[in-house]
Amino acid sequence: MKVYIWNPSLECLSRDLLEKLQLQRLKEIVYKLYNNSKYYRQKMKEKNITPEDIKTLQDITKLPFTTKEDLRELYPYSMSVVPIESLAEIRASSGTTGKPTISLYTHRDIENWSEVMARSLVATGIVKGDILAIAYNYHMFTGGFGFHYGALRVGVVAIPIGVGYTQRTVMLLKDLGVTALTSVPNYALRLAEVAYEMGIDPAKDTKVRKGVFGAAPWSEEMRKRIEKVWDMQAYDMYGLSELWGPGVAIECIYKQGLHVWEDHFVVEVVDPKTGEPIDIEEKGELVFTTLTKDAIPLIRYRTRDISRILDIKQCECRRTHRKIDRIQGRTDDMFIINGVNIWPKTIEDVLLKEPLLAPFYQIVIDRVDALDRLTIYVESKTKLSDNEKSLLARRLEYQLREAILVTPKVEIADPGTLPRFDGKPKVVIDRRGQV
Ligand code: DLL
Repeated sequence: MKVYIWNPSLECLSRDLLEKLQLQRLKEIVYKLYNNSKYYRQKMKEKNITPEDIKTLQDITKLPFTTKEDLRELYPYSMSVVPIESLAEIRASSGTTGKPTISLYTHRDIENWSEVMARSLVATGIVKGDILAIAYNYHMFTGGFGFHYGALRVGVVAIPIGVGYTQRTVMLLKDLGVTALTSVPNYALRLAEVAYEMGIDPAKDTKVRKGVFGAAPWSEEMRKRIEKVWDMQAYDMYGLSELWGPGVAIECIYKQGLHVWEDHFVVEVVDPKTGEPIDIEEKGELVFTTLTKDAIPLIRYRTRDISRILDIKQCECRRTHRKIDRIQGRTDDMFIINGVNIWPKTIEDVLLKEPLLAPFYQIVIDRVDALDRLTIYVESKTKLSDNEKSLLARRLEYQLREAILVTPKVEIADPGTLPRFDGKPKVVIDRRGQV
C-alpha cells in the first residue's frame, strides 16, 4: 500500500527539531497561561514554579496537572484565555451532574484542528478523490465536524451522513460510490447488517474500502470483523473534546500504534495513582499538554485513558511522531454507549431524585444488532401495578435521556429483588464482551 503524507515537513521532521519546536511552544504556552489564566497562575504558584523554570521538555513534570473536575468547576467560560468575541465555536460534552464540559474554539483552533484531521485522514490513505461518509453525529459532539473540517482541508468529498437513518445511509453509501467511512466502530457492523438485510453485500456492492473508527474502545477482533464484512482497511483514531476532538492520534497504514501529532501535543504516561511518570512501553494514564490550542490551552490534562508510549524509533511510514498503543481501558467508571460518554453517577443522580424508587439499581449494557443498548433496572420502594411501573419507567427514560443524551430502557423491579452488595457495588454490567 502507498504511504501518503499530508504535511511531510512537519510530520517527518527530525526528532531533534521536533523536540526543539515542542520546547519552544511549551515555553510560550506556559508563559501565556501564567500571565493570562488566574487558574494556572494560582496552580503554578502552589507548586512554586514560574515559566522560567521550564528549560527542557523534561521540566514538564514540574507543572501541575489539569483534571476534568477543574474544567467543570470553571464552567462555562473561566478556563478560556481569549475574549468571547474571538470565539468561532462552542461545543459541550455529555456531563456527569448535569453540567457538561465546554470546548471553546477560536478560528485558529479550527485551523489547527483541521490540520491534524487532514493529516490523520491522509495517514490512513484517505486523499483527494475519495468520498467520505461521516456517520458521526453533527450536534455538539466533536466527531462529525472534526472529520468534516479535515475532509474539506484535504479536498476529500465530505458527506455529513450523521447517525440514525441506517437504511438510507446504506443506500447512499452504495449509490454515491462512497469510498471511505468514519463512525463509532460498532456502527460499521450495524451498517453492514442492515446492508445484508437490504440484499446489499458491503464488500461486493459498495466501494467503501477505507474506514476510520474511534470515540469508543474497540478490539482487534472487531477490526477483523469490520475489515472482513466491508473488505476494507480499518484504522483507529483517538481524541477527546478537551483536545479539540478527534485528531489527537491516528494509526498509519502499518497499524502498529497511533501517531500522536507531537507538534500540537506533548504526550506523557503517568501512574494513575501517584501521578509519577512511567517508563516508555509501560502502561499508565495518558496525559496531554496542548501546544497550539488557543481558547483553552491545557497543561498536563489527565485523560483517564490507559495506554502506553511505544518504543519505536522510526515508523515505516517515515513519520517521526511517537506512537501510543490502542486505548486499553480507563481509570474511572465512565462507559461509552454508541460513542456517547456516560458516568454511572449521572444515572444515579436521576434515579435517586425519584421518590417512588429505592436506591438499588443495575445498569446493563448489551450489544444488539451491533448497536449498544442500555437497560436500567431499578427497584420501586413499594410494589407497583404494571400500569404504574410502565408510567414510571417512561418518565425515567425521558429524564435520563435529558441527563445522559442516550435513551435507555428502564425496567422497574419489585422491592427486594435486585442484588445487594457488601463491598463495592457492581452496578454496571457490561455484556458487550470483546467484540
Ligand atoms: O470521542 C472524540 C472522537 C471522535 C475521537 C471521533 C475519535 C473519533 P469525547 O466524546 O470527548 O471525544 O470522548 C473522549 O472517548 O477519553 C476515550 O475514553 C474515548 N475514545 C476516543 N477515541 C477512542 C479510541 C471523542 N480510538 C473519550 N479508542 C476518550 C478508545 C476512545 N477510546
